[in-house]
Amino acid sequence: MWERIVDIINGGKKFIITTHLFSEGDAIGSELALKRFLCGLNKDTIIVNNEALPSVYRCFDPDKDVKFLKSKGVNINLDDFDAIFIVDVADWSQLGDFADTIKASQITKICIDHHPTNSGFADINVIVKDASSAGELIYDMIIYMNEEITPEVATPLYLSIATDTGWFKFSNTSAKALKACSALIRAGVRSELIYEKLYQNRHLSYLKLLNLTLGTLRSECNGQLVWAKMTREMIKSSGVEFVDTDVIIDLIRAVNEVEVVVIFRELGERKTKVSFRSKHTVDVSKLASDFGGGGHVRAAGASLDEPIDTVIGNVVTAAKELMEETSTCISPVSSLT
Ligand SMILES: [Mn+2]
Repeated sequence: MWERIVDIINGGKKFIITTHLFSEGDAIGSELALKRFLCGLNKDTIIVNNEALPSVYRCFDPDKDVKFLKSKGVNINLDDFDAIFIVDVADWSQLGDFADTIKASQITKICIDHHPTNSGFADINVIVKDASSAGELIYDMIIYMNEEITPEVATPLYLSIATDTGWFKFSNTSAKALKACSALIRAGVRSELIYEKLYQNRHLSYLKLLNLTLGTLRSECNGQLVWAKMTREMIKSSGVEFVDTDVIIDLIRAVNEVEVVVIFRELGERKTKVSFRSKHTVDVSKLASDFGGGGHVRAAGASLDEPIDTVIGNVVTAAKELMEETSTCISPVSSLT
């Protein structure tokens, strides 16, 4: 699985790394770990994303290695590089404006991803759908290459695995993921510090946005489907710098009868982001792909060029239909032993 990529790494000198829009822990962790690893092999490596790093993740990038495509001084000629690594990306559409530039160039495109909806869009694809995260795959590659996991590489890899497993709560918390994390902690990761930086470091504005969003909560299908919306006005009036929908999703999913959570976030007059989560039975990646998005069975998303209220109407109707179809097979939670 890794042979071709390892050959390219060994034979090349200059590499570029990128990830999806709305980058989060796995995306950023995978990029930083891969960059630091390749630099350790004396490869010239840069990270270029379509957008700036969300503020909550900046502490993981003290050297400001993550460049922003549109910032001054960032002038990329892809032909200067031996290959581009596209990590945690299931589809070209997740790469924003950068996708066209990459597609148009002759550069070797390598995708390392774990989304089941990934159809293998790059030249070389490592897609392992039962991997917990893209970070777990980068870890596998380093182990395959018999190289050492340094503390600088271990911390972003842990960030990847821990955030994509919902801090070891979701069904992708596999023995393999935990084994990797065990090795990462042995390599020097301070799990509690990463947790604190991510989740105990917020401004009061975060509670204001939470309050406003929870105020829009609606439930359907006897409480099995719950949705809420976040408008630009709510985000602005709360004063938050970084919108994290995961915390709200977790709060809603804590309710016993909830099977599906949908969060609508207004990005523009005609731009809406939808996040889907499910607990036991409903395949939300199906729902997301019906609206041009994708993801995993239990966590998926889509971005639509329509006003938020139009999107809510269409998505809630589709979600209700899907839940009615699935309702016959909703079974009680399987036993713990
Ligand atoms: Mn991921």
